Amino acid sequence: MRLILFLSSLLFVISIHAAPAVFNQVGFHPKSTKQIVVRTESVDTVHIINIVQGKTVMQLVPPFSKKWDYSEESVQLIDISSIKTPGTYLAIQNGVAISNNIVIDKDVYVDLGKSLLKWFYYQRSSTALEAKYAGKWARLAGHPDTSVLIYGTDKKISSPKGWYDAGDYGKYIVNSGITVFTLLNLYEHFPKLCDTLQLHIPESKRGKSDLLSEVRWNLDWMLSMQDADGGVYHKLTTKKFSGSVMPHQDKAERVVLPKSTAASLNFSGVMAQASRVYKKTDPSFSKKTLVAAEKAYLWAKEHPNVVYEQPQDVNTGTYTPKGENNLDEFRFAAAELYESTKKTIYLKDLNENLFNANGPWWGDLNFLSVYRVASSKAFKELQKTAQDTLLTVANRILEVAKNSAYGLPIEEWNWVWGSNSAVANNGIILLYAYYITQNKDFLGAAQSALDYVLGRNPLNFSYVSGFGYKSPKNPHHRPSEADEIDDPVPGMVVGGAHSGKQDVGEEPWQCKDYTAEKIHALNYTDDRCSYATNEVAINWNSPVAYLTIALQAIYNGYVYKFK
Ligand code: G3I
Ligand code: 9MR
Repeated sequence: MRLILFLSSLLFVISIHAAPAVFNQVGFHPKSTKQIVVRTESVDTVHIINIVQGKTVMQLVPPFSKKWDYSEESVQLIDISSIKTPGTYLAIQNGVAISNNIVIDKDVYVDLGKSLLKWFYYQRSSTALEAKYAGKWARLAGHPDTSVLIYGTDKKISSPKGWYDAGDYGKYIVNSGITVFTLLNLYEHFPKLCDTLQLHIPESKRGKSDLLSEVRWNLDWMLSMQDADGGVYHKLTTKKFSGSVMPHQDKAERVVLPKSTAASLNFSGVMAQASRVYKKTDPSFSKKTLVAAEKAYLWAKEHPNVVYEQPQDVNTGTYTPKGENNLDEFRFAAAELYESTKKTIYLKDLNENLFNANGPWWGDLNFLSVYRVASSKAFKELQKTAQDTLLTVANRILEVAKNSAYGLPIEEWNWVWGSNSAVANNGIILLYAYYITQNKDFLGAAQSALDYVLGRNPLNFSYVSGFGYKSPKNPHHRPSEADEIDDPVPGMVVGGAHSGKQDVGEEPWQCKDYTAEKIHALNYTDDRCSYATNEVAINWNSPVAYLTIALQAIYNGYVYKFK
C-alpha cells in the first residue's frame, strides 16, 4: 500500500514538473558510466530512488553550476555510475521528480543497435521491402537502375542495388566510403557479437552474418560503378532532387556522373578492407574486391587530381571533399591495400604521404588510415607513430569532456551539418584510445558521446527515430514523408544541431529561421524542411551504430585486441 501511495504521489509531481534533468533516454548498461545533467541550480540533495522498491539507493549534493557555452546554460553534472543494479530509477530533489525514468539494464542497447543497422535495409534501392521484413514501412521497389546513362555519353551501365544516401534517393560512392568502412570496422572488432545480431532481412537465417549481408548490398552496387579502366564513377542520381515521393513514384531519368579520384580511392580502400572481412565466408567475392581495389588505386595514381565538377543541369549532392587534394583518400586506400596485400608499394606510398590528425568525416579520410596503422603490427614502427597521433587527438577530446559542463567530448569544429556523426566519430576515436590504453576514462567519454545523441543535450532530445521519450517525428526523409505512416522509419540518426542555417530561406521548401544565433546546441528543428539539421544519412547511422554496439560488446565482456 505504501508503495502505491508513494508512486501515485510521484506520478503527480512528475506530471507537473516540466524541466527534467537530461541524460541518455534509452538508458545505461550496469557497467557504464552514468552521468546526468541537472538544470535546477539548487544545491539541495538529489535522491536517486529505485521506483519499484520505492527506496533511495543514492543521495548526492550536486556540484556548483558550470556554464556550457554551446547552450549558454549553467548546469550541474552528477554521476550515478555507482548504481549498477538493473532497474528503473528517478532523480528527486526537494520531494519533486526532476528526471524521467532512468533505465539500467545489461541489454539496454540491443534493440537500438539492431535498429541502427536494420535502417540500412530500409535504405535499399532497386528492391521492394516486404512487410515480413519491413513491417508497416513495407514499400514497392524503386529505381531498378539496370540501364543508366553515363552522363555526357551514349553509354549505359547496369548499376542496381546500393543504399539511398540519406533523405534523398541518390547513391554516392564518396559517402559510401566512410560508411562502409565504419560498419566493416565494427565487424572486424567484434565479429562474435555482430554474428548474433539478427536483423530480419531477406538474407537472414542463411548461416551468414546479417550485418555482412546488408553491407554486401551496397558493395555490389559500388562494384558496378567501376569502369573497365579501374576508375570509379562519382555518383548515381537523378539530375534534380525529386519531390517528397516514394521510390516507385520517382520516375525521373537517373544518370551516372563522371569518374573522380576521390570516388576511386574511397572505393579502393573499402574494397581492400572487404577483401579481408569476406575472405572466410566468400573467398571468390574476396578475390573480386581485391582486384577491384588495386585497379581503382592504379587509376587514381594515373589520375591523381580528377575532381568531380557538378554539371549545370545537376543539383544533387556533390560530396566533393575539401581535404588535402585527395592526399587523405590516398592514405586511406594505401593503408587498407597494404593490410590486405603486404605489397611494399603501398607502404612506400603511405610513408611518402604520412597521416596527420585531421578528420574523420566523409571529406577527410586521413583518420581512417590512422585507425588502420595504429591497429596493425603489419606496419611495424609506423604503428607506434599512428598510435601516438591517435592518442594525442583522443587526449585532447577527453580533456574537453572533463572540462565540459555537460561532460561531453564536443569541440567547436563538430558543430557542422551532420554534427551528431561528428560527435559519434569522436566517440570512436575515444574507443580506439581505450583499445590502446585500457584507460577507462576514454571508455567513459565514449559513453558520453552516445549519451549526447540519445538525450544528454539541452533540447532533452534523443536524435534517433523511435528511441527515447522525445525523438524525431518529422525527419527530412522522403519515404517517411510520403508513406502516409505517422511514425518515421525507426533507427535513423538525424543530422543534429549546428548554426549553418543552410535550409533557412523564403523558398516554399525552406525553413523559417529556427536558430538562436550561434548557440549551436539549440539550433535544431524537428521539421522536414530542415535538411541541414533533420535529415538522415548513411554516414550518420554508421558511427552511432559502431558506438552503440561496441559499447554493448565491451560492457558484456567481448574483447578487441589489435592484431
Ligand atoms: O569543413 C568545413 C569547416 O571547415 C567549417 O568550419 C564548417 C562551418 O562552415 O563547414 C565545413 O564544411 C561543411 C561540410 O558539410 C563538412 O561538415 C559545409 O559547410 C557544409 O555545407 C557541408 O554540408 C554537406 C551537405 O551535404 C551540403 O553539401 C554535409 O556534410 C553532407 O552530409 C550533406 O550530404 C547530403 C548529400 O549531399 C545529399 N544527400 C543528403 C546528404 C545529407 O544531407
Ligand atoms: O532532399 C535534399 C537533401 O537530401 C539535400 O541534403 C538538400 C541540400 O542539398 O537538398 C534537399 O532537396 C531540396 C532541394 O535542394 C531543393 N528543393 C527542395 C528539396 C527538398 O527539400
